[in-house]
Amino acid sequence: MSSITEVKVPDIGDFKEVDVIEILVKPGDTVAKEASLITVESDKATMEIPSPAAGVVKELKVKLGDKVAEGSMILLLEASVDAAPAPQAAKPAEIPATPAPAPPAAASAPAAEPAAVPIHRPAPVPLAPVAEAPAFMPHASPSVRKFARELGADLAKVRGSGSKGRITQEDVQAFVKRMLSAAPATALAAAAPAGGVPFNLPEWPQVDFAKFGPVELKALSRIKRLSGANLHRNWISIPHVTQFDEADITELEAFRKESGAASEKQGFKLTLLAFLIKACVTALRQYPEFNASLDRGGENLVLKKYFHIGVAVDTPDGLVVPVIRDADRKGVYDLARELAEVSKLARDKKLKPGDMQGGTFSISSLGGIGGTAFTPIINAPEVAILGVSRSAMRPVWVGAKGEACQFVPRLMLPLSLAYDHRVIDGAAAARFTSYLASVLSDIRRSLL
Ligand code: CAO
Repeated sequence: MSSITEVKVPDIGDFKEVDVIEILVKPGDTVAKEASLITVESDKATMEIPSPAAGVVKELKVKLGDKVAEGSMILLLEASVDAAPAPQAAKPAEIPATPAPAPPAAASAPAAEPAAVPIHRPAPVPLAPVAEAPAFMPHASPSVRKFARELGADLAKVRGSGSKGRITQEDVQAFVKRMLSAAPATALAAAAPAGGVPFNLPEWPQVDFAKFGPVELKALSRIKRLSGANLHRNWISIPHVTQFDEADITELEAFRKESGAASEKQGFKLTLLAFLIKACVTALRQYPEFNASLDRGGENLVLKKYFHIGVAVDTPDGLVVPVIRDADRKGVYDLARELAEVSKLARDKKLKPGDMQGGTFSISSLGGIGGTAFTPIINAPEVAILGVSRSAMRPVWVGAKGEACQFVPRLMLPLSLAYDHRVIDGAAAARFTSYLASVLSDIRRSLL
């Protein structure tokens, strides 16, 4: 016996719409449960949508280039009753009753608490039907679309020279060349505040590097291209200042080592980063303007009452920043376990766009690699990010006035806090890092 199942786009985080960039099945194909059906892409990540059940594809309801949202129908699947999808209560989703417009980035609302709603609801989902495709869909073959995607070119901006305006591969190449030669100036001009002082910079140097020696061209990874644009925007539009400090983590490190055996039995490491998240939450509670964003007009601060901490993870394809939600409600063991899980997901390219959204403050730790300090770039619309470098045993001059002073060996952790100077004053930043250092020196403070 068989039944027809409507397979719909599951929870895709806060994204209202994503593009269908690949269709991996066709009518008549037999698919296994969890087999990938289509690939969708947002401006931050790509994601494969898996089949909720085993069965045979009866009819496709999407085509390449379509925009889909949570609840959009992907295809009809003839699943045997045994294989029909069980209600996915185990995997909570955030499904709004109606698709709300994306909130302004600076005032992004907290991720809704997981609701006990199955992802593939049988009831019709009130989202844009497939027919509501964008009015203008650039005319190009799938291979040209793929080529444009790989280069990060927006086909909507490419003029087609083929018949009936069809975009060819050469059109995409010419477009990318034009963009590259204009890139720095264009990006800066785009970032200039409306009505503000326009940037007036000399043209980017055009150098034929091959004239000076052998060269090789290596394309940037997708993640680097996407995150590069955001990093560039943040770097030139946020007035960054970095406050350096250090924390004495001698006792904390001893405590971490003592407590690590329990987590290792469960298959994860109790890392310093878990304690850092805990200590940052304590400091963010004490100094709420660090757990905030400027509103769109730049005149108000949106103080967030939740603590979602972004953690920079280095992957072979580039940097990604998954978010540990509600870090204030989690213990260090839970945080360590979750860190291990998200780092693995990041390195396996399995993070969903929603996993990287809603952060209120970020931590970038290069402590496992080395270095004494660095100046991290703020992850807009957040207003601060903590960089952590490698701890080292150093002689510290200890002793109160009137007592015999001496150098004692202490394990010191370098901290680099980059902050948005429009929101945070230097004095506040110095107080924040001093307080954070005091919490790390005596982690019991995080209980207070
Ligand atoms: N000082 C000294 N040693 C440290 C340390 C620190 N601050 N932080 C971590 N270490 C040690 C760990 O104890 C571990 O040692 P053992 O293997 O002996 O236990 C080792 O370094 C490796 O740690 P790790 O990297 O596996 O774990 P982590 O929790 O420190 O970091 C993660 C996890 C995901 C943050 C990390 O793997 C990573 O990707 N870091 C890079 C982030 C990045 O690129 N930031 C730059 C952003 S700006 O471009």
